[in-house]
Amino acid sequence: MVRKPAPPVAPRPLNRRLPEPPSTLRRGPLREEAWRSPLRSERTAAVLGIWVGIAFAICFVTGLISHLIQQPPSWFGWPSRPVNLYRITQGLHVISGFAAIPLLLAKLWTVYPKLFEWPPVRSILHAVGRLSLLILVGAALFQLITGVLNLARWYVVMPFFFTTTHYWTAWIAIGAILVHVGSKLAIIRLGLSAPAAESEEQADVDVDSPPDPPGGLSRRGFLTAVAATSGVVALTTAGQTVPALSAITVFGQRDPDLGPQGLPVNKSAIAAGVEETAIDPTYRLILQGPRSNELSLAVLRSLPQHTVTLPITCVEGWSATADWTGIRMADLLDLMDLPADGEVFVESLQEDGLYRASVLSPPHTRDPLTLLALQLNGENLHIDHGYPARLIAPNRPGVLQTKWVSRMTAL
Ligand SMILES: Nc1nc2c(c(=O)[nH]1)N[C@H]1C(S)=C(S)[C@@H](COP(=O)(O)O)O[C@H]1N2
Ligand SMILES: [Mo]
Repeated sequence: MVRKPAPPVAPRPLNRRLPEPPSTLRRGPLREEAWRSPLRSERTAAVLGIWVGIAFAICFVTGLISHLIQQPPSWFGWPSRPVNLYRITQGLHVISGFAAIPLLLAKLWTVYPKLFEWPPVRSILHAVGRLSLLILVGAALFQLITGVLNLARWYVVMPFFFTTTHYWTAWIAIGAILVHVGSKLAIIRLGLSAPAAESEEQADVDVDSPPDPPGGLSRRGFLTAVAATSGVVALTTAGQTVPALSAITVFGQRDPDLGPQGLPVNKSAIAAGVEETAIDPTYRLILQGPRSNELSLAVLRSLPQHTVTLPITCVEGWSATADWTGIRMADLLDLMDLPADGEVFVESLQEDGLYRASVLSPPHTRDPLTLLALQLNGENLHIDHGYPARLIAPNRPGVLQTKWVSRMTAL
């Protein structure tokens, strides 16, 4: 049997070649020979792309974890041990985000001559591909820039709610990265199989890898410099999470040792509007549950006290460990007759603000390390750290460690 050759496939409309613009427009950066740095090769682009991809993947997963802890869907549970787990995931989130900045810049530098590709649009499909790159680059830059702005608390330049926008753009960025990698798999494979150190003969074979200029920076040197920059940024960011590195911190926003009682403050009592109510002698902790109660500070102090060593880990990445003394949450929940699987809504004297209250669920409710703390490092809580009483629980984001606690309600 003789097989008939397949009939030639007519190009589909989306693939049909569009007319080329007049070549007189091909000037300046659009010229054929306009971009000739030998540092730009498919290989450099592929290697940098992999590095950016790894940094973004770490950032995405750790960011997603933080989001799920703060807005848990019913299927999601977050353990209360190990106590430093969130410190690691959130520290990684900020470190990988910062480390991604030099990587992304180098990657963009390597590929940006493609902006001036000729012809600008070959087919509709080609145009769609180019537009999708715009989304990828835009979303990736947006994530890194807003992340840095949030750490710097520079909210005036962000006319949107950071948390929600950063969360949804993360999905756009990671989706665009996956699509991009998918569409480039063949080129990536080719780029990676290209020889790293090019000799003259190899350069003849690989059109895309011209030889390194004599005496100039080699491609390997370029990649090494980018990796080293990223590493230095990571190390000088990590100090806010890793105490051993705190001396060389440049990009961390907080020195974990600075602040009243040796601990940073995010929201001060004045900023929260509780500077008077917090020191009011008529303060009562209101417990509302199967059994309700009102406890004065004197009564709270007369209950059995326990001391635990736990970190505060802000979503912004800084962490600081301290000794906290107070009443075990489990004891208070028993006073309320709260069932073992019960949840409580913990509210602050602070009247409004996003972080004035939090939900405490198992396993954190009954973990013996979870306290309603009255003391910090052996002294009564400083008013900025939540006097007269604050929540402190193991492996929980700082935003959920409610200060100036005034009411706990069974849910
Ligand atoms: N009532 C109230 N509690 C709060 C906050 C707040 O704004 N209001 N901020 C939270 C945040 S974001 C962090 S990181 C921790 C920081 O605790 P610290 O200020 O004692 O270090 O407090 C948390 N508790
Ligand atoms: Mo925080």
